[in-house]
Amino acid sequence: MESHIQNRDVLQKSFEEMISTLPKVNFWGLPLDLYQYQGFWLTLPFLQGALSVQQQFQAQPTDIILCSSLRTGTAWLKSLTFTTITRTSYNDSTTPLLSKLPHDVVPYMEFDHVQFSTNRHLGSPLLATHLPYSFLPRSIIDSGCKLIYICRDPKDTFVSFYHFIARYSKSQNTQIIQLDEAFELFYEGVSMYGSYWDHVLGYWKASLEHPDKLMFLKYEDLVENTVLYLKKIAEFIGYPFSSEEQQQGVPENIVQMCSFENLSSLEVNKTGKHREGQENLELENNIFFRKGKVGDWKNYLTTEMSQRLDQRTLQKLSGSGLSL
Ligand code: PAP
Repeated sequence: MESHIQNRDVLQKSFEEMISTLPKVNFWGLPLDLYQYQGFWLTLPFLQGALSVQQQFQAQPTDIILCSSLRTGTAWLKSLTFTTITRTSYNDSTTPLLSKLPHDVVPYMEFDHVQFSTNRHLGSPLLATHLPYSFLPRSIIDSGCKLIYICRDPKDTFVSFYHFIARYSKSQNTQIIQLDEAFELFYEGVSMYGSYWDHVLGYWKASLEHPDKLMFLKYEDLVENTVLYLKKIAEFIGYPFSSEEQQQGVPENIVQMCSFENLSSLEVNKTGKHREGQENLELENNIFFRKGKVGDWKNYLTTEMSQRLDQRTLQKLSGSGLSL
């Protein structure tokens, strides 16, 4: 035990020394910095988490890792996959999603990493991460585990993220910069796990190389035909719906259970707290449920802003075969 603590302290010290050499900028007016590490911008807790994962995380072949940048549909994907995997253990009136935020039923590798250093006994194959593909430890690539990546139109992603940070800064009694200033920074790639396009492209390219290992999803497609995509997801992760289940409408039930309307109206998601008592990380659960709509950017971005962001997307994704 003592040597474990000593190792952890040595690791922590070497992280601190390395971090002190990284380029850093203020994060959107908050009393926080973003550090540029391996081409992406991260705040300190995320960076420390990323470094721990890179050093210590051992993937298992049965792991199913839900990957995403921020505000692209992670909580939704967590609830859909969790309900699918646990459908024989729970039903609509016993599922843990009735009393827990989706983020609390699927842990994050980089935040909950301490428990991943050695033997894991999570009882669920599901994990999540916001790490860019190039940050993932070798064991994830080598283990044969499954990855699902979800991305979203950069315009909606930016608007959703801006509101999230604005709410967070209010809870911390600080003030975020104006939307148009944040827009310029997002455009230049200076946001959490920015550049957003590089985050998406890393997973997109990997999904082309390893389609059997990495499933690439768009939030908009999931909104358009949730049942179809849920069936694809279930098949991909090895929990396909039998024809009997399909006749009984099991996929439709899961979609209904995990819908924005249903989850956002649950008491736990209206009044509960996430990471309660953890300094700077505590959040009200309702921050994770805003509108759940495609195209809400129209209410916040000018025509010029939306055209510029579309141009940026075209330019960044050019030649990749991906459109957003
Ligand atoms: P996170 O990075 O904070 O975890 P994430 O869950 O990836 O966020 O995405 C949040 C977005 O998904 C929010 O979008 P909005 O700001 O445009 O509204 C949130 O409302 C939306 N969302 C959350 N739950 C669902 C759901 N069950 N169905 C559809 N969208 C959802």
